[in-house]
Amino acid sequence: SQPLDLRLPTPGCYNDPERAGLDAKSVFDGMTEHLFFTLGKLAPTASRHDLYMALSYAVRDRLMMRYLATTEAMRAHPQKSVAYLSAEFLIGPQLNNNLLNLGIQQEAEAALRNFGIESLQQILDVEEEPGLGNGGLGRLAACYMESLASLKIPATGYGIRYEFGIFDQLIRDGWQVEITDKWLKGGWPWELPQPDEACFVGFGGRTESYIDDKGSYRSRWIPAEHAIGIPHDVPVLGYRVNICDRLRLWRADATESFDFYAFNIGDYYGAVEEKVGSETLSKVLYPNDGTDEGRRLRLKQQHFFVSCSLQDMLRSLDNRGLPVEDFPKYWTVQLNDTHPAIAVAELMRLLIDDRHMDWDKAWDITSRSVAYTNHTLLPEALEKWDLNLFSSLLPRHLELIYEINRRFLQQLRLRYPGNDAIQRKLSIIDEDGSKAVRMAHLATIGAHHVNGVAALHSDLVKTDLLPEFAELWPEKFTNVTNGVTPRRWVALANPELSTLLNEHIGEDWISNMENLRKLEERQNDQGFLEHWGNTKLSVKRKLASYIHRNTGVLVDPSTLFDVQVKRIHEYKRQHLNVLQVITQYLRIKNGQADGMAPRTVIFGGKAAPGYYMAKLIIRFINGIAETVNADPDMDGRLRVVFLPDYNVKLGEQVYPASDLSEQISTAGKEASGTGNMKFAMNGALTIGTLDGANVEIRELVGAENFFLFGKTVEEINDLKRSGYNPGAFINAMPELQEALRLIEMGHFSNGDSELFRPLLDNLTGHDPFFVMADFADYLRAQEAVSLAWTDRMHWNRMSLLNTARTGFFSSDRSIGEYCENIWNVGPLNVDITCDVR
Ligand code: CBF
Repeated sequence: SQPLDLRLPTPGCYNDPERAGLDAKSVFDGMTEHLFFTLGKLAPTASRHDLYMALSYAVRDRLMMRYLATTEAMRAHPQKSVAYLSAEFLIGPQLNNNLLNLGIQQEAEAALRNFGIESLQQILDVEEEPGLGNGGLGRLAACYMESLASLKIPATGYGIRYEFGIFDQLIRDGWQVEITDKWLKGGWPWELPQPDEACFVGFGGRTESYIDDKGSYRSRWIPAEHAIGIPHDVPVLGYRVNICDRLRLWRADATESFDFYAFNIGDYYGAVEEKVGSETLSKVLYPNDGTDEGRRLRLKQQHFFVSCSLQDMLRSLDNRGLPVEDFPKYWTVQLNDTHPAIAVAELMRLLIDDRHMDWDKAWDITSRSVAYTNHTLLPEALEKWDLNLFSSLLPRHLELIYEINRRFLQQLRLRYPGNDAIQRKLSIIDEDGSKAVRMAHLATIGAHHVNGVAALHSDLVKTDLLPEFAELWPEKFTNVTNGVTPRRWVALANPELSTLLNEHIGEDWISNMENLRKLEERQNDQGFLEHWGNTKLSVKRKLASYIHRNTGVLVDPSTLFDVQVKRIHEYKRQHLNVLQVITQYLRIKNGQADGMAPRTVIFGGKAAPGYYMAKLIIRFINGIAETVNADPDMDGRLRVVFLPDYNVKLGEQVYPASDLSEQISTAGKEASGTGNMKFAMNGALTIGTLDGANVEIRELVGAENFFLFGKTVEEINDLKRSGYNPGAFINAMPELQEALRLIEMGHFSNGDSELFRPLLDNLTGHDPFFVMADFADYLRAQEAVSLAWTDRMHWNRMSLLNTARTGFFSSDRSIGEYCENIWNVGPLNVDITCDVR
């Protein structure tokens, strides 16, 4: 076959598929070449995985033009770029997203037919997803990278290339079993290692003072050990644009991988010890979401990727001959939660120690460059580092933090003379109990903006989490409500709905979600509503067959698909959902189920391996599922399913197929949620509390199209203040008592009355997440759901309005707000006719 000419010498080539290498024939040729030269395979014997690899390489080739043109444009005409620092990027499968954004899904399918593959899906199915994140925070980072590129904003997402991502989840005897996620085992075609851009990072050791050649006292760090960070770049293409941003993920390597001296004296382990130790740095993602653990290595990981990233940004200025003083003009650094908060101290260190800048200049640069997003109010997730641990790993950073703190406390003394309490409360160093470094305080003091991720959450950041900081610097605090990318979460995940939308309102909604409003014109069109319902039904059929293949449970797609997929956590209250399922089960058993909608209740999610109660909740769900699904009385009325190994790929199947979205966290606990947005966009109705972004979803879709229940943040606080007693609520609900009694008797655990005791004791004892307090109202709201389901046209109308009115939750809108209100960055024009070689 002819070699591909990827250079595009004339204007307008994007619209000329053949010259852009985007036609089916070129894709086929590209695949053939990669099968032969890259994979060493011949087409007739190629496996599906070989074809996946070949197609991915061929697609990656087609990203390179835009990728290199973007780099070149930034070199030739430097402008401000976003550095999104995040310990997690849950990017999901890449192939289909890149095909969609390039506009060549059909061409790829046609190319595959020449290899005897009937549908693209067969190849997409073999793709392994990189699980480089735990849940919402990492997935948000991935949506934001895609929107940045789609809005043509130059950006790099900086993170860690974990060798093992979030564990794979198996369910054995109802329990979660964790399996190492070896996502790299088959090769991953989307990354470009760049060893010549490696960075050195130090750890441990000591600091010393010296007098520099200008006679000034300075401090320097003599680290005890070093690691090397090797960047692995993943192109991030925007939707139908010429911009291709990148994710730069750092892999740790040893500075000296083989010690010949140790080897020669027979110490074979010692010969590779340093290598093994350094590589551990990027070995594994900490599998926690909302809880904090894995202390020393985690802090090392954070410093490792932050240091590499900041060095990389400074180097990019040097390479383009730009002065370091202009750092804030060319980089805006966003801290995705406190995990990268060490950036404040590290940038100061790089500027002061390496670039010999004075303090004021360095602080001015740092505080004009860095912004911080808070993603949680949960106290256990607010990072604090034990002072001894911190000083043993990062002694120079601690010195710098002391100085940042000293200057900050001085400011406080002037503002609040004699108020020692406020100083103790706001200090970066926590002196109550064993001393610790408070990363949220470091980030808040160092950042020019601090934002929460939903309106309610941002208010709570100001009133509950950091009230004194908000009083001190009101202008710093702002809100950016989260968003999700419509490309992945509607266009890719829900081709059936996309086709319907494209036919009736045109394709513009994909890059401008507010255009979905046009759907409202159809809200009273019976024929259209029927079509809407049938579209949902066909997607539900696909999920039903997935459920059958993967769990053995047969579910009826015409029943109401009632879904709760997210990390398993007590504050998310999967157990509240299960308790109401038991009530429904009892009502059916007792012949009191008139008017109850036939339901398939679907759960999915991973529990942190060390979080006992969350793992017990998984066991609980599976216990109920086993009993319910085995009972003939439940046939056609109730099914319960736990989907193992919930991840991005599975999410793409679940959101589009859902009728009801369970967003039932205790008010004030879920910062935003993003699953809630994916469900609503895909036409699911929400049953939810006034928590996180639920509040805004309800406002936008209309109260009449949302099933609200539960206590508000204020009501929960009142209950706490007055001494919450779950028993009082239980006593008022005979149905709940009966459900609890059944559990206690071992009805859902093969007669084992001890299995769920810790859960029962927790709920009936102090019930920290107010499950009992919200139960009655939840049940009432579920009855309203059942009633609404009986009038299917009305339901379809509500579903349509959910899709029509949730354009606000596109991550394009969120990124637009960050660009305008926080980063002050604008789009880059990339002319792909520029001379890229
Ligand atoms: O902002 C993104 C998400 O982040 C979390 O997952 C987190 O890890 N802190 C929150 O729990 C979510 O509410 C939030 O949507």
